[in-house]
Amino acid sequence: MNISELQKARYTYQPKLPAVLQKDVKNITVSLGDPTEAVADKEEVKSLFSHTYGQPIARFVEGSNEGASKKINVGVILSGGQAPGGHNVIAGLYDGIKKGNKESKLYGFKGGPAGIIEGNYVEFDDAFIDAYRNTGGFDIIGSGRTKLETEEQFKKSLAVCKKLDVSAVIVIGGDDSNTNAALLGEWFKAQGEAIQVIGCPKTIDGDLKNELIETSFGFDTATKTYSELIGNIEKDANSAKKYWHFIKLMGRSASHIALECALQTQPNFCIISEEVEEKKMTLNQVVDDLVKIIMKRAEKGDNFGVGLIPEGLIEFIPEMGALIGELNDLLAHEEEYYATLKTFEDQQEFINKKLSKDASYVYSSLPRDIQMQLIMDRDPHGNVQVSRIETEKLLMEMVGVRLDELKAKGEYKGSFSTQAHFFGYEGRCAFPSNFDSDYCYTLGFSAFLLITAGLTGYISNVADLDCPANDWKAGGCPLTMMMNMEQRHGAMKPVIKKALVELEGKPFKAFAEQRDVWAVDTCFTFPGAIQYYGPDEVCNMPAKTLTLEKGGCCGGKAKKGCCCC
Ligand code: FBP
Repeated sequence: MNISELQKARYTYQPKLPAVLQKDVKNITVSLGDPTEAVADKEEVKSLFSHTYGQPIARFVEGSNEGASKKINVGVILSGGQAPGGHNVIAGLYDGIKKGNKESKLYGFKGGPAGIIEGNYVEFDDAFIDAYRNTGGFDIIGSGRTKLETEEQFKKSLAVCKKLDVSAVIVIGGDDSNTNAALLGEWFKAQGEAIQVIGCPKTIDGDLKNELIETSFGFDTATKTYSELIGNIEKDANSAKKYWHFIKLMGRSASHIALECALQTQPNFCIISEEVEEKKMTLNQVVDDLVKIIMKRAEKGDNFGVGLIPEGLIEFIPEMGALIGELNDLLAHEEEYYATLKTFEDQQEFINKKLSKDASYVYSSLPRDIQMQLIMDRDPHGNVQVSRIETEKLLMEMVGVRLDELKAKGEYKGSFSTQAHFFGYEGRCAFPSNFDSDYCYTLGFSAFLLITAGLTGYISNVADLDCPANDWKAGGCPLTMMMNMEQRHGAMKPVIKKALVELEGKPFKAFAEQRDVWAVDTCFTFPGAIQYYGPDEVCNMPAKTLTLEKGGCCGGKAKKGCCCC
């Protein structure tokens, strides 16, 4: 196998663990807090999770751990979209298990949740794990988006666990996958089966976070990778001074990625979907705002710029959200008939007939490409795949039309040449930053310790992530405390609440305070590539969003090694 020099170097990187986890695993135990409640809809969640509801928060502390050296077999699943650091969760889990007892085994279920259902697995050994330490991607066992949620799937999973004598399953995934982990853990317990289920918070989107989960892994690396690329484009724009670059950024629904990248690169505009929704803006109003910025810069002779657009924007524009909702329902209910329509013209005609008057009007006013993208294949949840809708091109086209009109009236004298970009897959498998390498390794190691404490229905959790790794606090939170009831496919289901950008939160406010200046002046910043070796302030800093959410650098706690002290 050909291995790059960086890959070789990263194999030998020893991820940092919080102080308490640096001890012998036999001397790390859990301290349990008070019983917990679901974030909302307490009674409904409680009735659905009668065996696992209300468990206490667990924190690791020094103390004797009898269970640590027990021989165990554990299975691990990577679920959903790739996120940098997944390999390190597995490495941390593996190292913890082997520190406990060399005879213990770790199995990797291949291809996502389907692996445990179908009994498709590998057994890890030292050489296997060593070839993936501190590297990006999920290729160690692959991932998948099968939803593990039906009784039949649970039964099949149980049979596979029994065959392998697996007594704990670790699910590395986002909000949906962790919801399913909670359901599986509850189901095992309800059957009287002693198989523990522990989740780990993954997603580049950054929307699996709450009071206890400070960030999901992968967000740090992905946003740093995108910010490097955006900074490079800003340099190019500022050198050539001839293009407006419209950059769409991945992130499904929430705009956390776009916001973090804006804080890192100070572009001329960054649309925040949550704000668009809050202000009930129409597509035309979104376009108008961009036109104003472009005209102001043109007045200064700056016919260039860089703007960021979150992937999920389209669904947050009320009229578009309503249209997409109708299309999702229509395509789900009329699936069979719709499949018989072979040409776009036939599909378009059928759709226009079935949509409400308003939705049909909005649909008809869109460019043909976007119309086609809106009716493409749905994701496994029946939703439109927003990463495939070229919002950046839609906005560019609409802004261009508006500027042409203004030019004809003599109100705009600039030029508007454009370049469109979409950054998504570029960041999902990058070598994890030191932050993600350390965080993920700690999450995996903690997952092992939660198993030794006999816990199930928990998510591995690390707090105080704005501090140096040595000061992080590790433990686990009961999954039920993050849940509420939401409408899914026409029925109320327990789900982990997705975190959207809070317009009252510090990251958004920090952005909003500066954006008018960034819009007109050229204030670009160039973060450059992720650095793995060098001074702390260059290679060990967490994301700006996280730092701001925690109250600024080190949250005023003046920890040595933080960027402010
Ligand atoms: P997860 O929520 O599973 O982590 O995936 C997030 C994501 O990267 C989104 O940002 C994006 O919309 C989606 O996956 C793309 O999915 P796919 O990999 O199936 O194209």
